[in-house]
Amino acid sequence: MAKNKALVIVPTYNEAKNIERLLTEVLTLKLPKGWSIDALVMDDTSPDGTAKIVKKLEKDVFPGRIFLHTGKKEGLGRALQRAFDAALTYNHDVIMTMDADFSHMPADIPQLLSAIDDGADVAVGSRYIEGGMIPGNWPLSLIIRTRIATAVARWVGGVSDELHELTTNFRAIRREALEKIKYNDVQANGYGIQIFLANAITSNGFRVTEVPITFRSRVHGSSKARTKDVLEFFKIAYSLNADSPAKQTMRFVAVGLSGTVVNLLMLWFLERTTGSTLPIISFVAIQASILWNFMWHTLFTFRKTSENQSMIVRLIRYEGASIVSQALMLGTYTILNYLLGVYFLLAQFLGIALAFTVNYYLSTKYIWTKSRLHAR
Ligand SMILES: Nc1nc2c(ncn2[C@@H]2O[C@H](COP(=O)(O)OP(=O)(O)OP(=O)(O)O)[C@@H](O)[C@H]2O)c(=O)[nH]1
Ligand SMILES: [Mg+2]
Repeated sequence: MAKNKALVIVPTYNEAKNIERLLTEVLTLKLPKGWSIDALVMDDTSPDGTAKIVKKLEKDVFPGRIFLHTGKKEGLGRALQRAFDAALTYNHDVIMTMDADFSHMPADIPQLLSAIDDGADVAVGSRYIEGGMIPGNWPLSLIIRTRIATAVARWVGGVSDELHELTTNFRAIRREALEKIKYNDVQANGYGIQIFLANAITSNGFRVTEVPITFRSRVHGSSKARTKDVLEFFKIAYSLNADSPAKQTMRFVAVGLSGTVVNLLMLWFLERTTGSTLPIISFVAIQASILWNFMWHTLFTFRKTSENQSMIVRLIRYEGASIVSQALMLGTYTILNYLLGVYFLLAQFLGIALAFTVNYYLSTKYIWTKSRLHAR
């Protein structure tokens, strides 16, 4: 008797041309030793009669091995949420997901299960690691689309770079891991659910293994991807991590702007109280803004960064970074305006942009560094 039971979730909408062959291939696979496999089809009342084919296949060929669930059409995200709920009511050790359109090859399933055998809590079928493949004839627009989606997931969503493949629906996950993921908490109708899951997988301390897969273009039927899913995708990405690079950058800019105001107010105050406009008041105002920025970067911009060096070391480093920034501003202005004749405001603006970028880089790399060990 098999020790390990896998259940493959296949969401379907109008997959009448694919589903019989797909299920047949999945349910007759040669699996690693000790494994058995069943399938759960989540069909959203496909008008092309997908469910009827599934029912007949279950009755005639694979009795007790195909679980058909149906729902109304609410998109892939909702279909997966319902399917996970349903899957957990059975007694399988590992829950898998894959597309019905042969984009994911049943022949890659055994490798995902082997990864679980080797100790992974989650195995992810990946196109973007060595050995993984996308079709040679894949249109550039599709390649760009997945690349942008991945960049958004990382930049806006802060999804860990531990995982290369964020937009796939080809995974195997241990029941205990799936039970820990609050997959119903996300409002996802479209494929945005994939980055939610990618983030959940990498932020729960699971052992994750990526397995190279060969991805293929849909063979039969038509695509269901919709433009409104793109907006939802951004919304989900934005909601994932308070600490994503994009949010951190926005906080960094906000603090920087407030520091400029503090700088000017201080200068005004010093002139008022001392009656002097000597460079010393500019120096004091600059120091005040550096202290101000330092305080708010610590309390606000990088609030989640674990403390792994003393405050005083950070402050000294921040002073250093500020000096570098100012030198860059002055240098850029001098080169662009004085030597190359660039319009003075533009020269100054480019200097500010460069100084900001470098300051941000130094801040994240040397001052408010993330300790990876703590983050896990
Ligand atoms: N139950 C259910 N399944 C869906 C829904 N939308 C898509 N699917 C299924 O989810 C899987 C992936 O959808 P696809 O239409 O292939 O999306 P895609 O891979 O981004 O696009 P193409 O491969 O180009 O068509 C397929 O098995 C679909 O049948 C839905 O609203 N409900
Ligand atoms: Mg597809």
